[in-house]
Amino acid sequence: MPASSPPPTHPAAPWRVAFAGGPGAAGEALLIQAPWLAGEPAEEIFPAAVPAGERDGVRLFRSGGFLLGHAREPFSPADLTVRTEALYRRLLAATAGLHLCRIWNYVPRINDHTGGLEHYQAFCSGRSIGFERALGDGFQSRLPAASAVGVGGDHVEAVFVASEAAPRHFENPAQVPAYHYPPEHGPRSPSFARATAVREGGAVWLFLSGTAAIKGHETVAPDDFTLQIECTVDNLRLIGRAVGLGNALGTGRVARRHFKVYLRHASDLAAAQAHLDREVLAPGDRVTYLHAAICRAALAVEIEATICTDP
Ligand code: 3EB
Repeated sequence: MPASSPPPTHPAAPWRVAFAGGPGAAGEALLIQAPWLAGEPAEEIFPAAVPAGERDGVRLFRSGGFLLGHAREPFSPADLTVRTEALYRRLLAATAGLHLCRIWNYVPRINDHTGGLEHYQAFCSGRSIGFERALGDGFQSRLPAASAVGVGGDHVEAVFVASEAAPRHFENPAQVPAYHYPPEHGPRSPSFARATAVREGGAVWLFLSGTAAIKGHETVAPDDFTLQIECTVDNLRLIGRAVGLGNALGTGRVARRHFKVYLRHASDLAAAQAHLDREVLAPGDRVTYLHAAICRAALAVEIEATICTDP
């Protein structure tokens, strides 16, 4: 750069999702208010992403045929449903003409109740209405992989991946599709698929949703961490098989695996690490442990995976 050039006023922000309190988190452009516990301090799934402007308050990045983004709405307990609907209206407008592959949702005080409704259920209502308004009847067949966990802070926010190529969405044969959960879990069912697969630049990307101890639509072993992490890993393997990864989530035959583990109780960290080191993780895997509440109060752990098979 010639010496006379002024410094850039907006340095190119890399696509890096950091978590509260993690090493180097201060000053990150995209900082999620879920406390970091261990492992990778930030999610860097798309290291080559470049900024692609902003649309309607949605910050956009591009990586090959992927459009990445981040959107948020101010949170106040009484209007979480309409705020979430507004969030999804903007998110779905920014990705119109593309295909959603993955959405990471962060919901303030997710298990609190306001006006008789748990925040997660109010969030699900707004999200479902948002999808239905934008995509119409049959929106369920276009729902991507997702997660929804609790955060501090005062915004409901979403980080997303959309693709030019058409993805495929998958379900876990041992679980009722979340978009068919019965009303006992909330007035509008959660809007997500258990996994999404898409081809991009000769690689296959597999987004395995946040996965917890649920069989059918019921919580397994409420509040029992050991039984829940075993059930969760079993569900991950079942989804892994459904997407064609085999029983070991692609161990030894994929290029990169990035896991994220959400723990309701920070005191479960050592047990989670020991279990996953023994049962799931292999050298080269990236894993981030976060302290976060999960959408059902009786769930202690949720695990997701983003897996890339290079050509
Ligand atoms: C479940 O399976 C547990 O609402 O976006 C996992 C993944 C869960 C995504 C969401 C919720 C969501 O129902 C919770």
